[in-house]
Amino acid sequence: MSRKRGVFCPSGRLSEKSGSIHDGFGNYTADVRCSWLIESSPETKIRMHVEQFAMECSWDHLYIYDGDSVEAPLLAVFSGLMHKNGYHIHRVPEIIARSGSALLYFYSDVAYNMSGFNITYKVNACPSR
Ligand SMILES: [Ca+2]
Repeated sequence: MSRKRGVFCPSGRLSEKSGSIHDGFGNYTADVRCSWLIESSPETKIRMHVEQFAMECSWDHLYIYDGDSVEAPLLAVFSGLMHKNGYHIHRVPEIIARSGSALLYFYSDVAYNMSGFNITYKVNACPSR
């Protein structure tokens, strides 16, 4: 079976001190739910930056929780267009999880897709933007 554009959705766990999370290559697929867990030690800060972000506004979302489940406090919900090619909104907030882990949950509805997202993170780094 050949890999279709956008079908790849690599849910997983990340335990490195820095890295990036993205929805896969090309456009994401309609009707997907993916989750990624960044795991660090308790009391560490995980700083996340939005590098690329383009999703169908108000239908496809990325949720970021300060913890290891969707029961944890919700830090951010993103949708729509923030960063794509030369376009970017005036200011994209830095997201900081303080619990030692962060859960990213990506949801897309049954119709229409866009290029998706790329978020980088660092554990216990200084603010960079
Ligand atoms: Ca959609």
